[in-house]
Amino acid sequence: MSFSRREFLNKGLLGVGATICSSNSWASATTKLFLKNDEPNIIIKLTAKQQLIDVGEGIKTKFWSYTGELIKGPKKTLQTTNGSYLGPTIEVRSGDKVRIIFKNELPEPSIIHWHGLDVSHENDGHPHNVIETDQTYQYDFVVENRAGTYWYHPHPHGRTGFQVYQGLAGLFVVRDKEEEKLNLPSGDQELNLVFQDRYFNEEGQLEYRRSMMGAFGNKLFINGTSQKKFNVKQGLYRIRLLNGCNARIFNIAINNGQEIKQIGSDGGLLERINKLDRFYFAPAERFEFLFDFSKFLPGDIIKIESLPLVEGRGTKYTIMEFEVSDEAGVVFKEPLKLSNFTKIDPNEAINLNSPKLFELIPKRGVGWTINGNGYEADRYEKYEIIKFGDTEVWEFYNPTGMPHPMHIHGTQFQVLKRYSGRLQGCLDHGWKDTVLVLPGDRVQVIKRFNTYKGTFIYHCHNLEHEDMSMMRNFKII
Ligand SMILES: [Cu+2]
Repeated sequence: MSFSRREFLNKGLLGVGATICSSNSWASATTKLFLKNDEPNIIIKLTAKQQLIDVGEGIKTKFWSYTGELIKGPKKTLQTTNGSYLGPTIEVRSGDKVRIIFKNELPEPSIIHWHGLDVSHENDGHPHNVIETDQTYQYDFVVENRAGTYWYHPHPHGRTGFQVYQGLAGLFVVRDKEEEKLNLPSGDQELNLVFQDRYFNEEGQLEYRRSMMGAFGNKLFINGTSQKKFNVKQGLYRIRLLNGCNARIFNIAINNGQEIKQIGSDGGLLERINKLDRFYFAPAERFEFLFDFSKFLPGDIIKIESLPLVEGRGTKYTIMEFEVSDEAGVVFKEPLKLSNFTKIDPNEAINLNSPKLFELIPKRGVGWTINGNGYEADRYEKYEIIKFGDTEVWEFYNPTGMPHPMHIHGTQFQVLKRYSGRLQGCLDHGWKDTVLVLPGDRVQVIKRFNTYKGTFIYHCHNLEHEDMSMMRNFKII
């Protein structure tokens, strides 16, 4: 695995390692020391395989799941939920040197993408790097991202939607010092919630039904189980949400119009609390908020709901519920300032006045496309070649009636401007890796291409759109 050493090496040569852990010889910028000290401090084995799981329906359902084995590192690195089809939640710290050994025991090729993490091409789970049944792939990377809620899922071209639907996904939580200083709610008062829908047939088995709209389910799963009600103590909670659905967009609200205090986005904490009463939540987006259950009486039920996507069309439904207990929680305070988030200066972009335009359109004979182009393994348009170190503005334009959550691999970006169509309420604050482009919307994002050279992908995170070719390569040279 020569690339693994190079990966660790590159980090040091770029001097990134030094800012992460200066007390360690690991951080030294000399090749010799690196080759001696490239030992990761976390080693995980993840195996993708078929499993029979009772998610709480009294029936064994066939899933494809990741199972984890911690070979080196603190015990809390891998956390599993009983009766869940999801892979373990991986919890690491910024600066950790992580080795993940992926074993594919599925009957078809696969590869894992670390969604939101800034890693090299070899570690990004590019469809180029799929492995066959019974092969292994070794990832070696330094966790460079700030604290936040990231995740992992398969990324083989044409089969991502199917494989995720079968159960292949998990959370990847990063912690760091900046976040720890805030003393945000932790322990029992920190909840990770993954929302997914699946179509269950009468035999209690999954049916993957896809259309141009995506694959939707008739049942909602929270953290990979049927459990919909969670007991909470009287206290302040930190709640992390991942929309892990293939295609479903939620219009999230808390019942009775309770205020939602957003603290984090795809790429970690915002600068300050952002107060909302509802928001669109698209596949692959993450959302963190604080919620104070001490204002309620024992027995009170608080619901996370999805309102109709368009007002007046359809009805709202309950995603999950919290039941408030009489137990007092630990007292935590809402911090006034959350992080040193800074906005990218728009003038940093080389093309502020002429953004690269990406039209999200269907094309006969291809499927869903970006600028009329479907996925091509080794061809690039001129605008898909980027100079290393540049900051660029990309504009996604959606002239269709379908929403498209656009995900760009590599560094996190920021939303610069949104020229909105009819609907308001997308999550544009903070660092993002997935941005929802609603019908009629024109969304400009600003992104730095300054960490790794190589080939990466950008695509719609409606996974059926992605598989139907709404994915392209870009190359940083
Ligand atoms: Cu799409």
